[in-house]
Amino acid sequence: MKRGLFLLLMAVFCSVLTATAQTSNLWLNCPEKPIASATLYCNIPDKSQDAGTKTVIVNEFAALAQQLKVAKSPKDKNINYEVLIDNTVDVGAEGFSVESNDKGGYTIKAKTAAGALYGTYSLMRAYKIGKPMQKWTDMPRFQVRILNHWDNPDGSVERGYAGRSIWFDGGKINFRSDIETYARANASVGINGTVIDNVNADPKVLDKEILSGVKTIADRLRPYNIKVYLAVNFSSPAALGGLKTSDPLDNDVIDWWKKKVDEIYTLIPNFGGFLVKANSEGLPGPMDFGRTHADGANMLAKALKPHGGIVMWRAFVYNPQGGDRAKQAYEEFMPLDGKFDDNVIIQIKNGPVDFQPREPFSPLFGAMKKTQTMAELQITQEYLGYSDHLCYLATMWKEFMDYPTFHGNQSVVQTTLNQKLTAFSAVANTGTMKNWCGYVMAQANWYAFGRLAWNPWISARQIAKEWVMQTITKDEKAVNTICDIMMESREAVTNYMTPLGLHHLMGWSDHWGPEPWTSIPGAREDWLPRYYHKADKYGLGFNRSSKNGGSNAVEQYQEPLRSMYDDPRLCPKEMVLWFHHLPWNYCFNDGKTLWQSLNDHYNGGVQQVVNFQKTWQSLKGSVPESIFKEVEGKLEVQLDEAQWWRDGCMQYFQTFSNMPLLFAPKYTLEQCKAKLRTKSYVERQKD
Ligand code: BDP
Repeated sequence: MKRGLFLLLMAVFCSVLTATAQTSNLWLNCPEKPIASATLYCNIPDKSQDAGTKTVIVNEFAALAQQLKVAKSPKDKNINYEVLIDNTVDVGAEGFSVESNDKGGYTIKAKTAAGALYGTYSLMRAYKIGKPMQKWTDMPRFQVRILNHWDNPDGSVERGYAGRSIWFDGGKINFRSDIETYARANASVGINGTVIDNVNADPKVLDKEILSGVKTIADRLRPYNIKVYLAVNFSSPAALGGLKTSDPLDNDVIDWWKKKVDEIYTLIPNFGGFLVKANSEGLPGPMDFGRTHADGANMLAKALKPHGGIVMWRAFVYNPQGGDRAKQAYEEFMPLDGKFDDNVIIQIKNGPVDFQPREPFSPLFGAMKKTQTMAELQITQEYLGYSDHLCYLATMWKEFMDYPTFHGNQSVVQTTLNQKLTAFSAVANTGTMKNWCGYVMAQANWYAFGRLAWNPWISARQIAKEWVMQTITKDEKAVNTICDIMMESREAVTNYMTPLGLHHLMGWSDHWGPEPWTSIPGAREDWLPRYYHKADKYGLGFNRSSKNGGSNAVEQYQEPLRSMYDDPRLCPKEMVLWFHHLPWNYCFNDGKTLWQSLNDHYNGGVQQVVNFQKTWQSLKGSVPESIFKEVEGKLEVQLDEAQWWRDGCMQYFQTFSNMPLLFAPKYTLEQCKAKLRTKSYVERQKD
């Protein structure tokens, strides 16, 4: 073979390898190795319980330096990089300081091995995205920064769009060889906890065999400072233990949980605790026995307390008899304020209904003054286009986190910070697919969650920029272009799916495409879109105001939010149909009618995707070819589905408004309905 051709083939081969690695290693690739030569000294003793973390630190330096020597003694004159456990630094339990030294390298100091690990990743990021500063310190703002995996023992993933479970298969723990890649990715952004099983928990996760597998996972994650937690089924004492009841005040039940917790801690000394979904969507809970959420949570908390474990008790509760679903969590939990033990924290979804593209914040934030609370976000795009739509979620999360609650002048996120135990969680989007998330652009959301759990004050754009530079390209123009698309993407999705505060218009069980028309005989009313959009001849939207027979959900917010949401003239337009049922010809302050505005948003969202496509084409050559192609292909799917959403929703609403469409649809209403039945997402994934 001619030398030129050989070199060309090699170059192509290598670029394919790099591009593949770029996605499967998430944002952790560092092909250019920015440090020429490092002699590293780390004072974590080789035989200590933190030896595993030391190995990780050394490996990270090896990934960063073209040449690495590890010094055995601090007296080695060549040392230019130091990672030191030092009790005198004032950086909290997991924080660190990084400072350039006179040897041209850096010295990282921390109180613990965990802090040293995070300092190492911080330095690594600084090198990868530019030149590190001379000196900085940092520490996480939340103590528990945790992913919730909705993985089932049979290997399926509830609302997972990236293949099967990375934890389970066939009723057993699945020991993946590359779980360290997952652990590294998490540690690099500061995530320090993982709930490995679904909130719709199978009692089986507490059986001996699974627990011994969980131990292995916990051992492998420990060097990365990641604790394992389990979601548990409240009826485990009866379902697994064979007891007659699971009543939290029954002595045998109390004893069963205590023994189970002791068994877990014997296996896993650093076990984190439990996550519980109780009396929600058909799951068992303390109310089955006439007890309260507090009775249930405190009983588990008392079993965990001697070991330092915590209970994350979910506030995602509603039932069809309970009136407006958006009000129910508040109504059920507010009377219990102050009744929870100090190792219980109430896990609240960002919005009062579910993880919709746009919701107001849950009014429980700030209102529960004597109870510890934490936010639950959703990284997996259950309601935002699965792993097919480019939808950067950090802008949505920031909107939620920064919203003023008017409880003591605190933003939503601040209300979860001023307490003894602090935590921040999100439902993961990982699966067995080679690139972990089913779409390279979906990895950004995992990254962003970790960064925000570490520091909720970083801007969404800054996070996007960091991620793009580590994952896709460092070309400045391309970075800015990709960030522009990312920053606009969530608004685009909201526009073509559920603009102006509409919500829950999606498919009945798979939550995929538009289905505002659905009617399922015998189905729960509060699972059907019509319950939420209330389209009729008069108009559209859910009246949650205090007037004209509204549900008065507005009363759960502090003034001046209450009055603002209560008045359609003052209510932010992007949320108006969440709080009001408005006539089709209602005229907004901007001079547009409701019908016109709906047209503009739905069609505007589609145009935004068309623009993303055009802009993406301009990046050809400045991003790796495999990523270019992946995004190009996904944007085609996204455009088609955006058109489907627009055409389905608008033509369905038109059957009530009888007003003309202000754009040319691609699909008829009948085609939109038929499209739902053509192929399910799961089937498409198999193609
Ligand atoms: C809904 C999901 C469902 C979850 C539930 C939950 O559709 O699969 O079990 O939330 O969070 O959004 O418990």
